Amino acid sequence: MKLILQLLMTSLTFLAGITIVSGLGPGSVVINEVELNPQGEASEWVELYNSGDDSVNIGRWSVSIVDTLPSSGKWMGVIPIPRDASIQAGGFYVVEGDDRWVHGNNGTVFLRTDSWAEVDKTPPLSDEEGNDFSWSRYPNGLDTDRRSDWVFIKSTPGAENSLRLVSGP
Ligand SMILES: [Ca+2]
Ligand SMILES: [Ca+2]
Ligand SMILES: [Ca+2]
Repeated sequence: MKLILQLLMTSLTFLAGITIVSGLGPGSVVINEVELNPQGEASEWVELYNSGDDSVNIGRWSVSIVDTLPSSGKWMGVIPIPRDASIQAGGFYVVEGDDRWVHGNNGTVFLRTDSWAEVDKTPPLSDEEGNDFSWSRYPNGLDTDRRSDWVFIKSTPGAENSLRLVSGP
């Protein structure tokens, strides 16, 4: 009986440890920018941003784009993130969809851990412009879980979301 209790306590401590570790990490990584309808034949892409003070290991996480097609109902494209990927504090990470994907100009984007736990989710987005404008959190990284976190501005893959249209001083 004593052994069983000890084992139980050990597993509880272990589980608590896991919860604390995963609680620290994912909260600081957000879906920061979404290009659902790029110029020409380019692939769709999603930018992640780490707003925290520590590097976050995002190995084996995934980004999913979910759309609804008039003909066949729910469509989902999943972008797996490589096992050794991480994002530095204040850093960006851009993942690209498959250029053979065929779906509409709409999508809701999900960021999930390797155990399919949801880290972040966008509102339903629609991009009718086949150009370099994309849905972006503005100011960069703003996450209040409201639609107003998102604006449709000139895309900045791998860089801070900005209203500045022309680069340079
Ligand atoms: Ca676009
Ligand atoms: Ca959020
Ligand atoms: Ca950006």
